Amino acid sequence: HPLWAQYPDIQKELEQTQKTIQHAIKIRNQDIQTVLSQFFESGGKLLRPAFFILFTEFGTVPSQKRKHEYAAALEILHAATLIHDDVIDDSPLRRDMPSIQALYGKDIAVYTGDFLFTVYFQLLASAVQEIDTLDFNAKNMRKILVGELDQMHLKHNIDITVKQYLRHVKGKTAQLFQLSCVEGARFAGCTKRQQLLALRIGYNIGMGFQILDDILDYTATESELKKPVLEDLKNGHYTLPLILAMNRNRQAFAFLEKGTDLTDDDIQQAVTLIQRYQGVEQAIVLAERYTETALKEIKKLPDIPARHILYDVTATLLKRRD
Ligand code: 2DE
Ligand code: MG
Ligand code: MG
Ligand code: MG
Repeated sequence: HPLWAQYPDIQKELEQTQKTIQHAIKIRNQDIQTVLSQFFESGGKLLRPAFFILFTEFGTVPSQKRKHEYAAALEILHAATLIHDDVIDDSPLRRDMPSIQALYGKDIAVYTGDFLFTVYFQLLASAVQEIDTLDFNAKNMRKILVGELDQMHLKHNIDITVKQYLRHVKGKTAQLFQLSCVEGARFAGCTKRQQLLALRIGYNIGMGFQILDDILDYTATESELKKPVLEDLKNGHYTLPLILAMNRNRQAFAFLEKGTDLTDDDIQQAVTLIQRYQGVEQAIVLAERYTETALKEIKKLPDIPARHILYDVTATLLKRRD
């Protein structure tokens, strides 16, 4: 991915991680095999394994092979959640390709995600000895799921608060960034203080990342995003730009309180109102705040190349269009 082109060392590590992934996803079922090889070659940003690897740089890893297994496991968990997310969101596109559920149907997509969960735990078991790590990963997985469940619970609810929204974001996205960073530090035997710092950095990067994802759903084009736009609104996920706009005039948005999908007119009207009440501009302020916090914390890390890469990539993520 172009994001890593200027960091040859990290790029090499990510190539190794990709190889580990390709090796781990071998399965006899031809449909799933083909679909998965393509999916993992389709230009994801590899942020979670990259953050994991970057944080290992602050300590010493027990084995390069096991490091790549752990990094691969994190990307595989991420992929499994995306594949299932596209089933849930009924989304036709992912990374510029038809989503797995669109190409092969929901059954294959669910099984593909399930298969990836097994690969994730096998890679983890190979990468680490401590049962604690498996426990920690299972707990994190559960929090991701609970974030999704809470989000589902508040679909089409115009009374959703910023606080509730931020809780969903923490679960469904920040949790996995946080896990990747803190586990990188822990895997490399960093101090408790550094592990805590890694956790906070991962949390803030993840929050900023998802808020921007939700902003881009309103502001980007489909070709930029390589996935459909206005999907959240269509699906009744009322995210930050809308919530902040609604906070300025709840009455104007009363037509969004629905049990079913919104009509095209509903969507057009909502977009107009979000512009009128500056929902996007307000949301950007929050995304910037999380990113600023992450950058401030990154500066507290030891002054090695990995710190500077972390810093630059985190700053770049706020400017991304996909
Ligand atoms: C992405 O949000 C959400 C990712 C988490 C999905 C988690 C699921 C539960 P978006 P995009 C489905 C997985 C179950 C576990 C971990 C046991 O905004 O815009 O929908 O890329 O993402 O579609
Ligand atoms: Mg989605
Ligand atoms: Mg979703
Ligand atoms: Mg999204």
